[in-house]
Amino acid sequence: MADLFRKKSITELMKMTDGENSLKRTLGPWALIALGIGAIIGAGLFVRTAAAAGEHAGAAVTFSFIIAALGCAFAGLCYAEFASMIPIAGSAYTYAYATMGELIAWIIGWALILEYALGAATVSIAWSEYLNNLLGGVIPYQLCHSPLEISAGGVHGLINLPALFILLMLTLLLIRGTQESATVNGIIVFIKVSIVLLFIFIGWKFMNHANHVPYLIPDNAPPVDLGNGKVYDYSPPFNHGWLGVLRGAAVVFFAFIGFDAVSTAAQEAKNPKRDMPIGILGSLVICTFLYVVFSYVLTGVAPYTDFVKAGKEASVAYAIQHYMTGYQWLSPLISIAILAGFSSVILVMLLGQSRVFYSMSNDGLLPSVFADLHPKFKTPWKSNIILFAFVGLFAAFIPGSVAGDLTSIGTLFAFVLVCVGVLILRRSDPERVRPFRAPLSPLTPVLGILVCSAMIISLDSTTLLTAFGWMLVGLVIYFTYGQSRSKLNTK
Ligand code: ALA
Repeated sequence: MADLFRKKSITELMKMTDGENSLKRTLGPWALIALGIGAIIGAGLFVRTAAAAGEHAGAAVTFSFIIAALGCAFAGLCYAEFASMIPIAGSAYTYAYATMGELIAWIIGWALILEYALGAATVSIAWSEYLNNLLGGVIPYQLCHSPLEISAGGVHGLINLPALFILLMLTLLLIRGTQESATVNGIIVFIKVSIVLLFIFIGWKFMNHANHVPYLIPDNAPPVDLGNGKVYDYSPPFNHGWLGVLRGAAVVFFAFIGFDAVSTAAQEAKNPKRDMPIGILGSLVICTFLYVVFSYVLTGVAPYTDFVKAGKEASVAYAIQHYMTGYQWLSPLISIAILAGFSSVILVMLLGQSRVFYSMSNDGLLPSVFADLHPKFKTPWKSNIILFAFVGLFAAFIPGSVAGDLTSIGTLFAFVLVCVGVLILRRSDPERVRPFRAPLSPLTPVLGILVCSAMIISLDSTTLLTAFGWMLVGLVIYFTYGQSRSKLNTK
C-alpha cells in the first residue's frame, strides 16, 4: 500500500516560482487588503446576516460576527504561516501536500470543494434574490426557487433560473480567461464598502431601539407565524440565547470566507513575510468592523422576526423599502451594486475551485480532464464546464441556506485541519524556515481549532450528516482512484 503521508517536495514546488514565468511581486499591503475585501464582502453580509438574526441570534448577531471573526483570525494566522513557508500561488491543498502529505491534502482539497463550489452556488442564489427584488418580483416564484422551498402563499419552487444564468455567464467569462485586474477589483471594493457605509449612515437614523431589546432572543420568544399553517419556533436550544449566537456565528461565518484568497497571492506579494499577515488580518479587521456596525443597524431598522417572513429574501432592500421612509430610491441602487459585488465573489470562487481541481488533476488525484487547457484561451475550460454543471445543480435545486451552511462547514473543517497542521509541523519539522510564525503557538492554533470546531458542532444535524457523507465519498474516491494514480507513485 502506498504511503498515505508521502509529500510533494517543497524544492520542486518552489522551482515553479523561478524563471521567466514566475509572477511579478507587485502587491503591497494595501493591494493585498483590497484583494481580501474584494473576495470577502458578499452574500454573507447581504443575505446570511438576516438569516442568522431572524432564525438564531436576533440583534445579538453582532456577537456572532465577533465569534466568527475570532475563529477566522486564529485560523488566518495559521494560514499565513503556511503561506509564508511555501510562498507560491496555491491554496491550503497545495500547502498540505507539501507539509502533511497526500491523504490530508486530499481531505482538505475535498473540503475546499464545499467552500468554493457550494460557496459559488450560495452567492448565485443570493444574486437571484436581489435580481428578483430589483425587477419588482416579476420572476414567477417557481422559476427562482428550489423545489425544497414553498412561498407563504403555498407555491412550490421548481428551479432557480437566474442563479443558473449568472453562473453560466461567469463560467463563459472564465473560459475566455478574463482575469480580474487590480483596477476592476479596486472599483468593486470601493462600491461594496460604499454601500455598506451608506446603509449604516442612512439607516442609523431609522433605528428603532425597541428592536434591540432584549438583545439576545429570549427563551420564551413567541413563535412567528409563517403562513401556510407553519410557524418558526425559537424554543430549540440553538434558536435563542447564547447557543443561538453560536449557531448564528456558524451561519455568518460565510461572510468571512474569501480572506484566505489573500494567501494564494503570496507569490505576488512584495514582502510576503510582513505583508501577508497584514493583508489577511487587515482585511479581516476592516470587514469585522463593518459587519458588526452594519448588522447592528439592520436589526435596529427591522425587527429580527421579519427576517424569517417577508424580509427573508433580499433583506437589505426589504429593510429599506419597508422601514426607511423617503429613501426608497436607495433600494434599487443598492441592489445593483450588490449584484455587481456578488458577481465578483462568484467569479473568484469559480476561479479558485478550478485552480484547486487543476492542481489535484496535475497531481494525478483527479482525472486529467480537469487540467486540459483550451488551445486558444489557455484556461481549464473542460473543468469550468464540469464545474458549471456541478455548481449549477446545487444553485438550481437547493435552497440558499442549505448551500450556505454546507459552505461554512466545509471551510471550517479545512481551517481546523490547517490549525492542526501548524501544530504538527512545529513538532515534526521544527527546523524548516518560517518567514512568518503564528504568534503564541500553540495557543493560536489551539484556539483556532476550538472556536472553529464549536461553530461546526452548532450547525444542524442534517448539515453535519451531509458534510460527513461528502467526506466519506471523498475518501472512497481517494482509495479507489487517486491513491493508485497519484503522480508520486512513479517517482
Ligand atoms: N464571503 C463571501 C460572501 O459573503 C463568500 O459572499
